[in-house]
Amino acid sequence: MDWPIKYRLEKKDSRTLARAGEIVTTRGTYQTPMFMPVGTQATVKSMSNGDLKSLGAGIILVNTYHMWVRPGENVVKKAGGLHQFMNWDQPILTDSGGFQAFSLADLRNFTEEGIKFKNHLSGDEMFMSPEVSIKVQNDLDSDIMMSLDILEPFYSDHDQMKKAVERTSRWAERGLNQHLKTGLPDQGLFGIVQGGGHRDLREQSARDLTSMDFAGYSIGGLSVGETKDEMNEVLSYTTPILPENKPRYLMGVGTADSLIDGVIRGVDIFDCVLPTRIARNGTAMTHHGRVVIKNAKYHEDFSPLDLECDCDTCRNYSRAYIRSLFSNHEILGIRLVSYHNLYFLTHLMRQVRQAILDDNLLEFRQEFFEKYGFNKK
Ligand code: PRF
Ligand code: ZN
Repeated sequence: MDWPIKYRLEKKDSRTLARAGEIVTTRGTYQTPMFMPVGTQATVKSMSNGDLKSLGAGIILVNTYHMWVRPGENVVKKAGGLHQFMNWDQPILTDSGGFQAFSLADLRNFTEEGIKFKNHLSGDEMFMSPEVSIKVQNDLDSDIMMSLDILEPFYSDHDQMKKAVERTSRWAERGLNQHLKTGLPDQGLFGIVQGGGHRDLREQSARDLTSMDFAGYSIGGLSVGETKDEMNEVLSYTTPILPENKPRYLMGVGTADSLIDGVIRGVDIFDCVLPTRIARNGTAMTHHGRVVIKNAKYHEDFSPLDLECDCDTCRNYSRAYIRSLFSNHEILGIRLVSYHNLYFLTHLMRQVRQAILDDNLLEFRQEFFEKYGFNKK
């Protein structure tokens, strides 16, 4: 299929699986590896669109489940799609609802046909099938859509996991067929590889999905309680099965060390609520580890959050000031730390990309980890 979402490989790292490239969409071309800020409810919490552009965000993520529940995809469709609704002219990736089914554990029930949800706001019963998920994403007119998948807990036994993987493949195919009927020409659909920590099932999932020709491939079911080594191992044997000419997206991973180690294992795109979530309780990601601004030691610290950061927050405000904002429950504090954290990760990906181009990714990793407080390999 000639998808409107394409991947252009620029350089493969000679010593790792890392790649520098570009993702091409009808709303512009963006460099990878990249980190996508999460705007669950069609807003990256406390950030204006101008903020997002100035910190260098490319694609942002919005959740299908949340838009479906409120305000409803029809409202968004009437507005002219998500881009018009939220006035964001760069690409939007929508997650399918599979993860919400997993995280709203007591509010759902699975069958082959789909997932019965209890609307987490009104309590009404709602039904999400692979077809409904795609139709809603078509109405939202996102640029990159996800297939509805089943996220089993990482340590589920082989039998259970095999059932989830096989159903995920059947659901991916149903979603693809739906998209052929109701999709818009600027939209690309990704399949999501599942399989937990079972190598044969990860491989089966990756092979099933690559035989179906999606616009790109997501890796799901990670960062759900397994160790970092386990996640890295899964990535090491999964990405080599994925086609080289399509983008790979590791879902819901957002610590600096995991981003670098994911790139080294062949991942192009990441997203996570982490930078904005921890910002809301005053935690900043910095080159020297986390800074918890409520800590008393910052009371009279007039240095920036991160001395090595040149973001707007770090160029203009001190730790003491930001601490005072948090102590007084002033909302500017949340905004300043959110901006810094998102800048930190988007900037990190730009540095990693440059390191790939300069052939010194492993040296970059070593130096970064030492400063950051990780000495592990
Ligand atoms: N599936 C979907 N969304 C996700 C995940 C997944 O496995 C994850 C797992 N880290 C985050 N978001 N559909
Ligand atoms: Zn900063």
